[in-house]
Amino acid sequence: MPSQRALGVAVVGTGKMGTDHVRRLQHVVSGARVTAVVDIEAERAKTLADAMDGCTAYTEPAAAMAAQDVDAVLIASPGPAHEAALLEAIGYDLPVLCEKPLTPDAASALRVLEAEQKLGHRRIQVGFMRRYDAEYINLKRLLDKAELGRALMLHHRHRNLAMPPSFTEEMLINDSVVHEMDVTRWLLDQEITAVTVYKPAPSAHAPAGMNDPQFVLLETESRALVDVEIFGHCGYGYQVHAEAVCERGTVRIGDEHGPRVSADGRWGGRITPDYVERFEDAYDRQVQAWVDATRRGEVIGPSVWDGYAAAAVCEAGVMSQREGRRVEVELIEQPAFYQ
Ligand code: ISE
Repeated sequence: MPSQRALGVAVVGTGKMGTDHVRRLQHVVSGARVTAVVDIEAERAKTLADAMDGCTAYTEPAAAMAAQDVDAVLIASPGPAHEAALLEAIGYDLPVLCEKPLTPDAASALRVLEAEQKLGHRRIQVGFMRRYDAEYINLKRLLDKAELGRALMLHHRHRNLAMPPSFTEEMLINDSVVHEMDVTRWLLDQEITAVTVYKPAPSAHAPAGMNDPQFVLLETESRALVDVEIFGHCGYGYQVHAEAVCERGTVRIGDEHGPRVSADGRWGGRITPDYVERFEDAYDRQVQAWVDATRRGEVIGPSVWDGYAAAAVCEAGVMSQREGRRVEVELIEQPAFYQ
């Protein structure tokens, strides 16, 4: 592991997030540089690589991982491609930052969990970046201090301007609500035990065949109740709110992201259009923390266990979405390796 020279990172997947991470690694964070980009679309990878000194384009993750100048891997390909890339990175014993979801279902997440345990040391951090957002960090600190007593309920709102055409109803759970599933486990420091998905009458702007918005109810080990409004096509911007209801008070985050301007007899502000802008600081902090830890030879942040637990909750959520009933979450016992 290089502690003096910059960490050579291979970025796997050059879509919206992968391209943003390439920019971040090259121009925002310190101590790293992009030495490889990987995409099944060879031309896309080549165009990106050609714009950077000392960067090579590949179409196969394993080919990049075998390269001498690759010290670590950032996986930002679509979820279904993660398992193969993660198992290859474990084979090369390389440190990984893997965008969420770890994998699309619990069985594949378990295979990664087993492979990392067999390797004998942690190598993988999962990109649940909300854990690096300043407002979520403050909320977590307040809940940990318990000055307002125990958290009894959480209310989450998660609204997107619109989703890409390839976005399916299941992805409302697997791709979007997965964030609330992770922050709920992290904020309350306990597992989610059951999921019920409710579907109100769909918006006239919902794509054909998709019930949008949806309302998801999570139950936890301590019997906290957690609701999530997920709205994929709200049409006016990107908003993420959370409110914790505690025994002696409530805490709310996400209402204002940016300045509130008063002028011309009105007050107001701007709503960010998407998560890349809303969570820009969180992504920056997450990637910097990963680079720093990797150069120190450490692994920090959300683990494969967190990725597996979220995948298991998603699986219950998708079943509830399909069958219209409450579904209990099935989790294996947490291995000592991840405690
Ligand atoms: C997207 O993939 C993300 O990860 C965003 O954070 C989330 O808000 C959005 O709903 C997802 O589609």
